[in-house]
Amino acid sequence: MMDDCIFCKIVKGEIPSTKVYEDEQFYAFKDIAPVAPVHVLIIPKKHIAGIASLTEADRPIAANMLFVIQKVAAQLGLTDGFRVVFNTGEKAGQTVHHMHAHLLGGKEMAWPGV
Ligand code: IU
Repeated sequence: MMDDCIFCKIVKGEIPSTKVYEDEQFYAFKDIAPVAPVHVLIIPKKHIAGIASLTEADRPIAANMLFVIQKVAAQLGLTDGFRVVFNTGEKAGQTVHHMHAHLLGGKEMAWPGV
């Protein structure tokens, strides 16, 4: 946990959030500024800055995260498709430096969207 990380504070309950899912390793909550009808952030409870900062020790978290995303997508009824985005680094638009997956759904989405 990092004292000055907003997502660590959300995990600890020091900042309120609308929880969607929680287990020992992960926490998922509604994005405060949704860009789709369903917009949830899935984060590891461990503070990892982003994909570029993953280490070998984080391999189980990295693998489990995809299965948590699968579980949350099913829980939210996203049966006809969803998008998962990991903004990584400032140039890619990462504003919160605690690794998070954006789970987006509930609308038709175009691709490429860059
Ligand atoms: P990004 O990939 O780092 O740009 O995404 C950060 C997201 O975190 C962004 O969509 C914000 O709306 C969202 N968010 C939030 O849900 N709650 C917060 O307190 C803060 C950011 I700060």
